[in-house]
Amino acid sequence: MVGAAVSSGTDEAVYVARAAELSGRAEHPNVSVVTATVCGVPAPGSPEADRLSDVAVIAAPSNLGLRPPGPGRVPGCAKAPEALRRAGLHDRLGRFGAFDAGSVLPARYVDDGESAAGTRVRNQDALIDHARRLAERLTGLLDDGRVPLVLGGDCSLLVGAGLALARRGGHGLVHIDGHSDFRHPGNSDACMNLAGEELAAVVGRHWPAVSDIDGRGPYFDAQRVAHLGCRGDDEHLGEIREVLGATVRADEIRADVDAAAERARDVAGDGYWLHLDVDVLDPAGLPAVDSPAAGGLDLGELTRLLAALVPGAVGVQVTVFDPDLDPDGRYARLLAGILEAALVPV
Ligand SMILES: [Mn+2]
Repeated sequence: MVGAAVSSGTDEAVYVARAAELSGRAEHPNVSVVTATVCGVPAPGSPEADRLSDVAVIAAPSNLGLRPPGPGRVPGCAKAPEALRRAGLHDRLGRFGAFDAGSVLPARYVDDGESAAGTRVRNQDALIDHARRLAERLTGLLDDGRVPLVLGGDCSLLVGAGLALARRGGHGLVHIDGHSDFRHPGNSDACMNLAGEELAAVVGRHWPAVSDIDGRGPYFDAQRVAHLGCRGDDEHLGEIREVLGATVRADEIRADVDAAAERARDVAGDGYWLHLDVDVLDPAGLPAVDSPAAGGLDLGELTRLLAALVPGAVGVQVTVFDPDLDPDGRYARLLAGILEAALVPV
């Protein structure tokens, strides 16, 4: 994958137009030649073009790590992969050679928080089972030389990805997220929802049931983890600054996107896993997330950041987009446009 040069300060219309533009180009019978000449896409057979055709899109529609949005209700982010498909993401990436690798389905969501409190995370058995199966699927794709693009689902998917990478040994992590997601039993009595605790879990700070599945934990060496995107009032900012290899707040990214990307690459090394919780965006740009927080990136800043970080990634996961909060599909089209801009060269 080759990074796209995208100017900052753009708005939704630009990304929707970008998606439409890609779609139009992809319908041309000789798309690779056209794009190579017109858009600067690498020629067929070049290493860059080969890498694009290595992308494997995989759905992981799990919301097992989130609290219910209300009594008797179920979080909507499990619908995100199909909402993105409806927005045309699979079709368009497919025409650039990406492969649809199907889905890894979770077991039923249960609101078992009350009985879990203080001893285990919500939906723990289902989460562990899903993490093992996701890890298995990712291992197969990585062994085949594919670059997985995992469409979540909530942030707890990072445990499955971490398990897969731990088996392969020695990968870094770039964690782009509007929150540190670093709650753990050592800093809170309120552990329960793994989607707010996954970063702590993958560096070995959570209960062993989730932090050390099959004795593989910690899945990432904390010194090879870069967190990008939390706000200045993040509850665990002080702790992650001490523990992780790098921490770059959202306002620091906004001040210098390229410097933030470079710092993350320095810490994570080659072949890192790239986690993207779309709540790193400011709610003014994309409000359809579980826990929106003001002070995030704008659309151009995120696209630029992704374009700088996607080429060094062994795989990417996208989490927390909630189609229940996007009744007319506009934010699904917007997110699809951002992902395409990051994945497909212009
Ligand atoms: Mn998150």
